[in-house]
Amino acid sequence: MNMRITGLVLFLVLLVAACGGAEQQPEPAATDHTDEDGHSGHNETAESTRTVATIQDGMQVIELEAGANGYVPGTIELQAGIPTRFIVTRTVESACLEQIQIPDLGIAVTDLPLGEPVTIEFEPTEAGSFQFICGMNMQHGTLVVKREA
Ligand SMILES: [Cu+2]
Repeated sequence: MNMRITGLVLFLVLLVAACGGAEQQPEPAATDHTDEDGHSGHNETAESTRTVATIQDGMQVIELEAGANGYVPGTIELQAGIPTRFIVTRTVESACLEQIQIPDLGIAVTDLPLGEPVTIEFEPTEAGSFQFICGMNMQHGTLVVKREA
């Protein structure tokens, strides 16, 4: 008789334990969320190498790194009609990146000594897209010039 009661109590305890375990399982309802996150994350990385020039003392200033990842940022936004100071620093040993040119803006091939910022000045007068290119015409980046506001 005592054995039977003990057995029953044990059975009840196991039941409660099983129920408790089951209660921790719900909440699988996050499927919409992961979908949205994946999407916006993708857009962010695509935009991350695009930079807008900052304006200091009437000049727009942009800094470019020619390094292990190529040109960073790869796309730079400028405004037409504002003198521009384009500061380029090569940070990697690379025969490919040791010169830069912007033929569309009349900037000839320019040497980039390793680790030394080189300033190239020009004033974009027209809206449009202009490529900056390494000396061998292999690496490319883009200046996007917008019309004056
Ligand atoms: Cu090159």
